[in-house]
Amino acid sequence: MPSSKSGAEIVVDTLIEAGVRHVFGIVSIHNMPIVDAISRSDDIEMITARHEGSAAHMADGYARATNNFGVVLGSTGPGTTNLMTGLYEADFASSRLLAITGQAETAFYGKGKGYVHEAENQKLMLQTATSVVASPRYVQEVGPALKGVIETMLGGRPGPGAIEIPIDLQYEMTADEVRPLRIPDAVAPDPEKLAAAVSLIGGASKRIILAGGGISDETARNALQTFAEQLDAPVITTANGKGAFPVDHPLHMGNALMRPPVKALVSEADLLISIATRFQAGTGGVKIKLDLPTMLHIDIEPKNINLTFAAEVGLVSDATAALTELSKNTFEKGDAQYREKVQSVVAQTNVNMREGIGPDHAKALDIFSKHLEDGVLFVRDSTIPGYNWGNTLLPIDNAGGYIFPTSGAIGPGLPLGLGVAVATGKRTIIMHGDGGFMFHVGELATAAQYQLPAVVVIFNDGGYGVLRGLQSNQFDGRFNETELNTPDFVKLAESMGVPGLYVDNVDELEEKLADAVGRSGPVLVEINANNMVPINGVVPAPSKGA
Ligand SMILES: Cc1ncc(C[n+]2csc(CCOP(=O)(O)OP(=O)(O)O)c2C)c(N)n1
Ligand SMILES: [Mg+2]
Repeated sequence: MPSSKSGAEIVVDTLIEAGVRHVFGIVSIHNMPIVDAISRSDDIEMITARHEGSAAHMADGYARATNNFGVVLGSTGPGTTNLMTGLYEADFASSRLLAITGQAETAFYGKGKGYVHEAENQKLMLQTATSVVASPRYVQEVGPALKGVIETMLGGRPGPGAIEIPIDLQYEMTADEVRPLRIPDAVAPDPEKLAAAVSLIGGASKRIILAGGGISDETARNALQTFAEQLDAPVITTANGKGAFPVDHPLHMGNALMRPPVKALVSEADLLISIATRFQAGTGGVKIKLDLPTMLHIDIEPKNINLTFAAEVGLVSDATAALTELSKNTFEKGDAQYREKVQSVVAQTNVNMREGIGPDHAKALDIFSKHLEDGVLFVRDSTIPGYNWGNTLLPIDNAGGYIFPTSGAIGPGLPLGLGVAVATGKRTIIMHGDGGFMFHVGELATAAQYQLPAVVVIFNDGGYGVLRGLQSNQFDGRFNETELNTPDFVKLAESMGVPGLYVDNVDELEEKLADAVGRSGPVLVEINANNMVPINGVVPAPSKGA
């Protein structure tokens, strides 16, 4: 007799085979067999969240931190609608988030009879934010369908995928065995295009490199360093690409492209080599108004070539594969005068930026930087210090080490950070605004339950601060719906089993943050951001009664 497994056991064995050690989610009648199969294995553990939306962001953070994929498990219907924001963000961030959801029994599938949690169009919904969705209808299809989703996610541009599994198939037995995954080969550059790229580089001397989020592991980062040194070309990164290049290296320019004097110098180059970026647009289209020189664009996603800016040569390739091939050629070093000019202009803009954020935020920046140097990981939500100095001056020295909601959402920071903490077991600082923090506040209970090594730092300005500035410029000084009644975060954290520390002014930050980082479980630190000297251009909270 062939050995027999349930559909649920096939799912769990396939995940273990793929190297997944944690699944984030919430148990339900439509996924209980999978949850039970996880509990019977020593190789995989479930982390129970307080909302499927948070679970999805946790799995996304886990995927980004491991460079493998992260799994969220939800029920059909509401469990799946809840996790959609996580898939959307993961798609935006090119992160491999796998959603496993239940579905109505096959006999009821798609009938609209009001079966509990029925979601007739769930597959369509999942397709809106993923590149692959499987919907098996027989137990024999479950294993191959899941394997197919995982293999698709591991090839080409990283991105999310999903599978919905009718509940009867999770219980049903099959003689099917788990088959080894076939990890797709990295996408290699086309030889003719590669030759064109080599000649473009060879014909230029004022060269500058722009590195994006696709430089997400140490191998890619090393390949980039070799290539940049070979050309003696300065390396600018995008915000997603922070960590793509060693911060102490003289060719490291950081996330500087959008600073007007740097923009001007990029236009002056005779070749921009853009690697693994799609030139993500900023609000109001402001950030995409760039006057770029001749460009070589290397990206794994064919759609990204000529998407926003025309490329003289577009090289569809995995970043490491392209950089390794390019580095096999001999190139003359670039124009030293141009390189020096870029270096000195970037250094000057760094000084100006530091002045612009004011003395208190500069102090906070230095304190955070010190902890990063000591190996603490960093995640941020969409908040004023995050945009103003997190994106720029904060030194991130590991590939893919700057994790944030790339879609600009508020809220994912806390769960993303908890996923990073689960994946790495390392101390992880999560920077948050008070508004965004309330989205997934329930996950403090999860952090306490699993004693996750996370330090959540809330910059509390009593409202949706960044929007105050935008409103004050547009609506004759009227602030609309930006003031919030925030809870006492310290008491709130403590009620959930997380120690809380209050920082009244920035002078107390060094000691309190060191205390928080020095403990082993989760800690919340609340900073009264209204007591900090505001960043240039940031509109402070209107005074009470005004
Ligand atoms: C999901 C989502 N809803 C609404 C917004 C609009 N939004 C952008 S920033 C912001 C305010 C965030 O406030 P907070 O987290 O306190 O950070 P602060 O700006 O005060 O530093 C809001 C509401 C958004 N980006 N994402
Ligand atoms: Mg705020």
